[in-house]
Amino acid sequence: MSTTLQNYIGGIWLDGDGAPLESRNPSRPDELVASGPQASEDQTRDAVAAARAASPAWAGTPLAERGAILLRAASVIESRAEAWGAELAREEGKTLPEGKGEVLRAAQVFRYQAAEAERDAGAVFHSPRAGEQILVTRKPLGVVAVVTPFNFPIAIPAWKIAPALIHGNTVVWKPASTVPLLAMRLAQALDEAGLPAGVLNLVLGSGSLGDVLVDHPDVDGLSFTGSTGVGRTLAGRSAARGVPVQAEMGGKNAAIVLADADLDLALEQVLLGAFRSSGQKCTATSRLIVEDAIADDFLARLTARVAALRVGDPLEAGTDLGPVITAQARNAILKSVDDAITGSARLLAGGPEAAVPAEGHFVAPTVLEVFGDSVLWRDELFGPVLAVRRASDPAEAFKLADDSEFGLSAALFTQDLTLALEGLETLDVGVLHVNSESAGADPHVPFGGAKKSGYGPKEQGQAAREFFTHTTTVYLRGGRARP
Ligand code: UN1
Repeated sequence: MSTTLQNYIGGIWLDGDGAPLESRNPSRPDELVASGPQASEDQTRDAVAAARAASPAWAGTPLAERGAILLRAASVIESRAEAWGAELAREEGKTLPEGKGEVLRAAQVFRYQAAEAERDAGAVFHSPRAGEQILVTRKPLGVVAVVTPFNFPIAIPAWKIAPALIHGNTVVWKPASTVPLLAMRLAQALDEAGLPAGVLNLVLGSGSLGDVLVDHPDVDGLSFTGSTGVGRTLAGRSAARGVPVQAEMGGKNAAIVLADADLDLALEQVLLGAFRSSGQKCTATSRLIVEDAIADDFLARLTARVAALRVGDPLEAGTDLGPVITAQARNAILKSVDDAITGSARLLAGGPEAAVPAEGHFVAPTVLEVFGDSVLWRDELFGPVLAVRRASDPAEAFKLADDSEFGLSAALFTQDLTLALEGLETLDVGVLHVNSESAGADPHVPFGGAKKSGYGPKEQGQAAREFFTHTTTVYLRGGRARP
């Protein structure tokens, strides 16, 4: 069954005027999930015009009314969790429980942001002058471009679009071209919830549509999640126009297993962090640092567990890992692993020769021990590949963990409070998990990276409003001369 793709512009579902767009099941590339012509560049400009036209009325709508629409959208999303979760697994390739979990997470994000109406609207400061108060109020940016990746096709869009809307912005959204169906589903939920025409616009298609948005003079902000290369380019272009940018980019996240850790717990969590969603998360564990004293034991147990993971159709019960998103992604991951093996890396589990279903873009979960700096240690592969190094003591382990241009997340396994606190002080990351996997993001707390993992204000929770609003500092006095 294949769904017909349409764009959502000015409150109307429209066929695209552009080139054909196909969404295929990465487990069975012959199977079409959805298809239709993509939006043209002119339609993308129409979407910006629709967002601009809708902006004053939406910004002027009380926050509580905007919140009510978001709450209705959350209910629609929740009510479709089974069906959309299955579509997500079919379109993106993560397992069915993960797909359904992601849809429910999108609903949670909408609920959290909807409640913004019940939170503070700004701040009040003392004035050094009698009879005066100093207020800090917030206004929307205006029209915001939202550009999202394939790997969380509904949750990441939710955590950009929900705060954008609640704070009074209108949105033009360009999702990754590999996951247009789930994008349509989220836009449908907002349409059904009664979002006024033009407040959210969805344009489906390739990266050139994102270029149109980023360079458009009527776009007042850009929220991007995706690859480091694209993120830096788009951020640079937005900055050149003086437009605020929020860019969530790469990660090369380390799990650090210290000698005193509960190794059973660490093992479970490292497996989840490295291999859930086939490692296609910017928060995935892609580096493992093990303290020498327990390294042989831990790695033996880890490799046995990795060899037992089931790779297959994400819609089948019992599957641990689905495919990666495209043949191109699969080939790039396998090439990096191959090159590493040809070099000095030691293959511990998986690898290019390991058995996986023949059809589909499957990569076996892979663990390699690397020695010194290498591509596997440095670059984000965005697949189920874990690079391991040993450390002689906790201090060396922390040093190795920080040996990266990225600083999104880390997972530290120890039962020693002093070492946990040293990790907290030392590790330069935006998200630190002590005794849990490196991935995950709750809707009510800030999410984002340190160093080169992110650019601009953090996402989610109340941090989101730092990006989606700008402040006005108001010196407020009565109009009558004081005696
Ligand atoms: C998670 O860890 O559950 O693109 C969320 C990504 C991140 C989101 C991770 N921006 O993978």
